[in-house]
Amino acid sequence: MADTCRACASPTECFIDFGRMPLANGFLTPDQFDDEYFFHLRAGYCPHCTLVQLIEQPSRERMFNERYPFFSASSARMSAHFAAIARDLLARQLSMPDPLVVEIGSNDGTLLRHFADAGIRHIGFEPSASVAAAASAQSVNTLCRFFDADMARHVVAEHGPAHAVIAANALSHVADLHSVVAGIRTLLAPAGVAVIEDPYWADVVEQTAFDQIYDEHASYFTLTSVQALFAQHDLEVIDVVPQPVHGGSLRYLIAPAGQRPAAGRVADLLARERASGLHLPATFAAFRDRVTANGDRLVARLQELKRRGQRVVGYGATSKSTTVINRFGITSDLVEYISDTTPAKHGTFTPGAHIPVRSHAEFATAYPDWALLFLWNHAAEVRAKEQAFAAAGGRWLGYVPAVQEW
Ligand code: DWN
Ligand code: SAH
Repeated sequence: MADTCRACASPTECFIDFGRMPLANGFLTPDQFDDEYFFHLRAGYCPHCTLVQLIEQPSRERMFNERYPFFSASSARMSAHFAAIARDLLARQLSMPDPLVVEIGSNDGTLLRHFADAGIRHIGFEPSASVAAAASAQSVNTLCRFFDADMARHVVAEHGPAHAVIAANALSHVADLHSVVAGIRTLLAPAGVAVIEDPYWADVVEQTAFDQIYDEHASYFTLTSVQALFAQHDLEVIDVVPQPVHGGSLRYLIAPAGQRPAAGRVADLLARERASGLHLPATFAAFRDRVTANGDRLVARLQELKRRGQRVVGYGATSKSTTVINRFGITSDLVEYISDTTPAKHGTFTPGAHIPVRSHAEFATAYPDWALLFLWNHAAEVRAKEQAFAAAGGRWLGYVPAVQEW
């Protein structure tokens, strides 16, 4: 239980309660139904530093282990995004002799592979053995461990300091933020830089992207909360760059305090966040109302399609889908199955609601009337590759930022 802010230790206020929830990536087989794990999914916010956080989170070992089924390479767009990060760091930050790059949450090595290919010393921390093995198989130097302050001390003792530390969609997954941020400080060489990227809470609110809230996402950051957190560890945000990925993310460039000047847009965004009401109860009450209205509208539309005898198939057995499916009681009565490209998910059932997950080949062989887009964050990528579905008269149903059809 956490009723104080993980970043600044001020009291937090609960603002949204999704009820009993399974693990977002707890895909399972029928023999496992009886032992399925549930916890209470609720989020609170800190009126002081604006951090949003889960009030209760399953243990990290329960979420991130040899069964973890999310592979970063599943999105071509994300693979290109990570290639661009690597290119940029190689061109602009790593001109010193024999630099060292450390990635936290390196998953299947989609990003670090670019440093491996360039012959750069690198270490990936990835506790989920399933995806860590995929990285190692591509000669990406991977430690199947949770990164924390102790691990950072070991790395520095053995390999010296890091010139770049990368954590994309990783810091948001960490319960003990201070241990990880202290570790980043320990790792960084004086001229080093950390590149941190996570979904931006202001975009989640603006888009009513409520299904970003699930067990793995312990924290939902703003620049204000990131700055408050890193400042306690002698680290400074020197730049902040909005990213269009995962429905709206922020990239924070972080350096040891006093080493580099901060870009003007850091102060600009801090001022915009202060003006935006992200610390006010009314902002959260309005968000909560929109979540309920959108979810109810989605279920009403699914029920109507069922009455009309239309076939609806889910598109993308995403982590996010676990929240929307279970919060709003979507069952295999309304969504026949969910199509997904990850072989490890095929033949399994979704967490909680137990909707079958099947291959994309099955979707493409017998198109349904409707596809419910659980993969809304990759809508452009999906649209580009599903032109044949649309040409065959297939329709899309979405629920972020609101229920819509196309
Ligand atoms: O924060 C996280 C983000 C980065 O990735 C993690 N906690 C877990 C994961 O979240 P997600 O599962 O919601 O990620 P995606 O990328 O929205 O969805 C991935 C799933 O979608 C995979 O199972 C593969 C599938 N997929 C598909 O079926 N067709 C993905 C693409 C791009 C596709 O075209
Ligand atoms: N960076 C990748 C993966 C994001 S999913 C991407 O953006 O696509 C989050 C990853 O963080 C998972 O692979 C999970 O196993 C890993 N993770 C969770 N806690 C961690 C920790 N303390 N240290 C390192 N990795 C962690």
